[in-house]
Amino acid sequence: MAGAVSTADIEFYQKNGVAVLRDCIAEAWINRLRVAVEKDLVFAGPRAEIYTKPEDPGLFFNDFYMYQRIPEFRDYALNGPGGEIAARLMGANRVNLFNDHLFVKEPGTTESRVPWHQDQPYCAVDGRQFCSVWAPLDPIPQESTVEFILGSHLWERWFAPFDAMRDGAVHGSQEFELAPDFEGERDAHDIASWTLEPGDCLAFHALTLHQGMANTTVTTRRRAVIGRYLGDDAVYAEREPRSEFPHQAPPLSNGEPLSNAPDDFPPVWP
Ligand SMILES: O=C(O)CCC(=O)C(=O)O
Repeated sequence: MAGAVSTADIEFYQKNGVAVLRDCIAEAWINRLRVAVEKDLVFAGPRAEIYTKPEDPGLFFNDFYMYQRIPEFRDYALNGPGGEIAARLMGANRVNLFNDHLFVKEPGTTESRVPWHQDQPYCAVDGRQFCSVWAPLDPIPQESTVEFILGSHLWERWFAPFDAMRDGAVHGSQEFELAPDFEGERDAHDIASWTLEPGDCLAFHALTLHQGMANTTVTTRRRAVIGRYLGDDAVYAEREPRSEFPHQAPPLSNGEPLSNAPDDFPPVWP
C-alpha cells in the first residue's frame, strides 16, 4: 500500500486540500466492509440516523463510531490503509483515529445531497492535521460523487456548522462565520470531483469545503465508509456550544493533544 501515495499526491493534497487515490484499498477490505454495512443496517448504532423523510423515495442512512461495535469496521479503522494514507498526505509522524462514519444512499434516494460544508467546525479539534479518507463500496458515477472547492482548506475561514439534514439549525458559536451560498456562486470557485471505483478513495482536509451528491441512479447503491484521522498537531478544542463530535467529552483539557486520550482516539499509525 505504501506506494499508493506518491509525491505528486502529497503535493496535490497540500495545495488543494483533497487527493484521489486509485486502487489503494484491497478487495478483501471492501468485501469485509460490505458485510459490516449489512450488519449495521440491521443492528444500527445508538447514534444512527435515517435522513429520508416519509414522503421521499429511497433510504439515506448514516451511522458513526461503528468501529466501537462491529468487528469488521474496527479492524478496518485500526488496521486498514486509511491511517497510513492520512499520515503520508498530512506529513504526520503519528496518526490517531478521530471517528468513523457511514453513508448509505440507496438507489433513487433523490433527496440525499449533503450541502457544502467543512468538517472541522463540527469537531472539537484544532490543528492543521485532520484528514478524512472516504472509501466507496460501490462504483461512484459523476452524478453521485463528492465535490470539493480546491484550496478552501487554506482560506483560514471556518464556516458555522448547520444541521442540513434535519432542521437546518446553525451552530451558535461566535467563532464561526455564516456560510455563503456556495452552490449559488459555483462559478467563482475551482470545483473538482472524480468518478470512483471500489478500492479508490478520496482523502480530504477537514477544512476543505465539500458537498456529497444525492444518489439519483436507479440501480447502484452508494455506500461509503469514512475514517477521520488526526495528526501530530491535533488538539482538543472546547467550543461553546459544544461540538457535535466527539459525542462524549474526552478526558482532556482544552488545548491538550487528542493523542493523550488513546481510549477515545486510538493510535493507528505507525
Ligand atoms: O458522502 C457524502 O454525501 C458526504 C460526505 C461528507 O460530507 C463527509 O464525508 O464529510
